[in-house]
Amino acid sequence: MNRWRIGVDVGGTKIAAGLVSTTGLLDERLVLPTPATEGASAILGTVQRAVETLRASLPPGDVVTGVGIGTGGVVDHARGVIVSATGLLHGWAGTRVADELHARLGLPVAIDNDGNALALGEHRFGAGRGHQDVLYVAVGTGIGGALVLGGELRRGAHHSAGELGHQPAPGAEGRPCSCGGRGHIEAAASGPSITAAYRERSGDTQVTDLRVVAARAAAGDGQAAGAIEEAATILGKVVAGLANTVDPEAVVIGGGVAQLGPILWPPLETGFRAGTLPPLADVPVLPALLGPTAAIVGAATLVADTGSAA
Ligand code: BMX
Ligand code: CA
Repeated sequence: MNRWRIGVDVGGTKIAAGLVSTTGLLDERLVLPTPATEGASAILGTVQRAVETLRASLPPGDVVTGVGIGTGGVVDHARGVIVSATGLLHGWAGTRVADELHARLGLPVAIDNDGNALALGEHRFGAGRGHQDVLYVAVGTGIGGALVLGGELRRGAHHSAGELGHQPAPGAEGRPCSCGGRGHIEAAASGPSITAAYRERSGDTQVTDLRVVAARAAAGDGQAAGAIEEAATILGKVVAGLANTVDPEAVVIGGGVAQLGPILWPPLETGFRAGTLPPLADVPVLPALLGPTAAIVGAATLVADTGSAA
């Protein structure tokens, strides 16, 4: 008989869920598209379906002790409520996610911001291990993040600590952000923003997937490489400014865009090194070790962290 937690990562594009063991191992993973424009009940329904599918896949005798959810949006984790959300998850603000899903699933449900979940996973099992002070950056459909200081995740006075996608970014002036603002780093370096920059540069209005831009860059398309390099450099500069403020031992960057690999990292590193104060010259910028599963594994740790597991 095995005991499992289910971790769920609710992003602007996909909802990924997995069975996670007490040692942080991910057994089975399921990915469903996020019904991001259909409102809260559609999102809740998709999370419910993912959890029920994983639960049904377990052999007789295995048990699920709880569900941990990392989601886009500012989250009051103690109450299990979404405090605010950008247009990436339309209608999500105000949703009592923990109560609603507890009622539907009959399992303990814990919830936190997705950047926080990624940080919890990497802090315990990944690139953040052994570090007390880490700045986490999650680059995906949006840009989020988290702060671990003194070995503890900091959530702030209004639950938004580490919500770093809405920093003004040099070179992004005027670009519309999912939050309704303009010129933020999310509007310059998220997956959809890089893809939009490529469409502008190349005039090819058909491309909507960053992976296509990355493949073209790898095949020698200068416009594609330029769009990625420019975004990565801006991201590096903005993260350097945040690092100067926070003074971390390490910066860990995760999320789908961080998976782009060698096209993304050198310009990101260059932008970062150009922006740090001298004492931070050697601060490492590390890729999230758990890769695309970091937020799932981290979300699962919420079940124990909040003490709600049976
Ligand atoms: C947005 C915001 C953040 C989130 C980030 C990354 C919402 C719904 N989302 O800035 O809370 O961390 O996007 O989100 O308000 P993802 O969709 O790329 O995972
Ligand atoms: Ca956060």
